[in-house]
Amino acid sequence: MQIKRYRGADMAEALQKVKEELGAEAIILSTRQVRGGGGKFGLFGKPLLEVTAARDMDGSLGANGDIPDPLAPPENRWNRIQAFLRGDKPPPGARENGLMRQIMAKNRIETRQLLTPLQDDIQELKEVLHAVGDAHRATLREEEDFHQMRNDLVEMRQMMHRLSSNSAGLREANLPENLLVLYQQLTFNGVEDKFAKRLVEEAVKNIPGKEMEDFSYVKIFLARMLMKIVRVTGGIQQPTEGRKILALVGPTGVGKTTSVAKLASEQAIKHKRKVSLITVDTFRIAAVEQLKVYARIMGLSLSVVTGKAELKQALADTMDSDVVFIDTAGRSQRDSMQMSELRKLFGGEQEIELVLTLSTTTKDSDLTDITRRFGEMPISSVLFTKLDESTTYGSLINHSIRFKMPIGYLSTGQKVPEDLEVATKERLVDLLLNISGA
Ligand SMILES: Nc1nc2c(ncn2[C@@H]2O[C@H](COP(=O)(O)OP(=O)(O)OP(=O)(O)O)[C@@H](O)[C@H]2O)c(=O)[nH]1
Ligand SMILES: [Mg+2]
Repeated sequence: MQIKRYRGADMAEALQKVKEELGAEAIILSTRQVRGGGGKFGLFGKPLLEVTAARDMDGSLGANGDIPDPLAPPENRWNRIQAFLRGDKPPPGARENGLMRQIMAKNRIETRQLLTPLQDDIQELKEVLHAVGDAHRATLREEEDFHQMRNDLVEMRQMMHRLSSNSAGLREANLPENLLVLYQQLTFNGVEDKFAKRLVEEAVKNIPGKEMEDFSYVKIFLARMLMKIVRVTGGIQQPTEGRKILALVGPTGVGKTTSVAKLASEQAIKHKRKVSLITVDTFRIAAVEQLKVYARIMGLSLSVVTGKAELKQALADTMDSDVVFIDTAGRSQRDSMQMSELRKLFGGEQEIELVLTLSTTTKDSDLTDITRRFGEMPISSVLFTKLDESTTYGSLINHSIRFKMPIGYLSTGQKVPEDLEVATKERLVDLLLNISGA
């Protein structure tokens, strides 16, 4: 038996080839569509029709006509071969004599012959699938990137729209170009729109026509207005008599303990004041240890207290200090239990100045919420941390406008004690308008 495959553009062409080579007796075993040449895996070629055909050589079953099957009537022969190829059992009563075994052995060889190209095809198909899989995964990644880019674009468009619609109103109001640019700088920096508008409106009223053409003049004018708005403490001032007691309060993880260590160092080393430390953060051992390490390095006394009575006692024990810092556990402004505990702890303690510690990385609306809740206690100043982690500083101005709380210090990094500055109006305004870099 001879089994061969023929390819043609269509069935007629493939059959013609079969007929030419194997003759009219040939039997079609299977047909399938395949891709013609082109592309690594023939992926991009034209589809072809492939016909697998067989011919019974010289009317016998053997590949060379050498194994005749006298048992099979000619019309059943191919049915039986095909049944065998499908794995069907021989029909009951079929005589498994030596000749039959020979036929079956021959068929197995031919099955293998038939299988080999099929295995090649499967391998090729696997490779194609693999390549398609890779291409698909790459496409998915591209799609993700594309999706991200599209989101960015939408965001940018919305921002541009906001800016241009805000600016449009101001342009309609005939806002001079220099003020328009500065207005955009303020809002880009996170200054609330209504505050920025108020500032430029005030500038329009007060800057004479000729000076309005001068960008530096207009910028300095705005800077001066902002300097009037922000309030600062100028750092810890030593009272003429008695001592200063400052308690750092605020949300969790903003940098209270780190700031206590920095402040203690500033006061003890730079100002040569006698400093004591107290911590009421007792439910976390690590927190107490954190401050203990700083106290030991700086040679300062540290009292660990658990409640109001102990706090009073610790304060009584530090009468000879110039400055006492109290570190507290971070509180969630949304946890009313925690907030009421804090209020009780410091309630009626007139001597203690509460320093609200806030991170500049906190979003504006949360800063407002936090300040409102902590503001139920008498906050005397604000310490802003993590300036190094923020890219815009409008929230500091918004906070000053909304709450009029003086800012005492700015924390600009993790390093103790160096990453701490006394807040100045110039520095705060510079963060916003970049006067020093202009
Ligand atoms: N980048 C940066 N990190 C800071 C700054 N201040 C504090 N940190 C880091 O913020 C993390 C938390 O600081 P802590 O001082 O433990 O904060 P906390 O407010 O005492 O935290 P709780 O006691 O858990 O509420 C630490 O990794 C600090 O190093 C700062 O100004 N900039
Ligand atoms: Mg802490």
